[in-house]
Amino acid sequence: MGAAGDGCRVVFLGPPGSGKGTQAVLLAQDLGVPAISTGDMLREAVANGSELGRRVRRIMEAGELVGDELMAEVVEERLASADTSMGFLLDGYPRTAAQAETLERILERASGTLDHVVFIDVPEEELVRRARLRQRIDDREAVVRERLRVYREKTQPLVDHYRTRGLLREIDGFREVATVRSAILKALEADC
Ligand code: B4P
Repeated sequence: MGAAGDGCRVVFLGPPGSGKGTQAVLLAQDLGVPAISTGDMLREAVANGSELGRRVRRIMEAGELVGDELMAEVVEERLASADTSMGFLLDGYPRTAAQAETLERILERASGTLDHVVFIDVPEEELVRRARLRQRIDDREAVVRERLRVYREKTQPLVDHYRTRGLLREIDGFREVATVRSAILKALEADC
């Protein structure tokens, strides 16, 4: 992992279905740093039937959050990979105050700091509509409502946490994918 000032370390924050994953993948092409989605990593583990997958499957299907300690192991290992030397776009992590602390610790150990937190906001009814179209296993309406409840309780407080630190870049995600992509690129332009 690179030292402060020589890369582009970005966190994507936002409610479930706000387009964090969609935008992280697009921006990775624009910026040449990897998009790292904890949701995708967990879904892959479930699909492979690995030990990790067996531990998280039911939690994910219920729309709950996987435990902070387990997620810390997953993220620390991934961020130690050589491909993060110039930065990363972290989608879906942190999701709790404890995870935000863990990320800070991981970055500190590598003499790095977070450069931006992109907060993609979308109205709740649009999130439910998108989930209905996507039909992933955790996109059934009752599960989506639960994921939104968990988001409001555990993750939303991170918006203020990062705003206070001057890292928050607020993006209106209720627009065309390409428009949202340009808005994020513009917000990151100065450093990435
Ligand atoms: P995630 O994989 O992070 O799921 P998400 O929040 O729904 O994804 P995202 O916001 O990226 O939406 P997307 O771009 O796909 O997490 C799934 C689960 O994994 C969690 O519930 C939890 O159980 C577990 N988990 C993951 N990270 C964890 C952590 N750190 N701690 C604990 N547990 C964790 O977009 C959604 C849909 O909208 C797509 O179909 C897309 O095509 C569409 N879309 C995107 N942008 C659009 C736009 N501008 N207009 C119209 N549609 C758009």
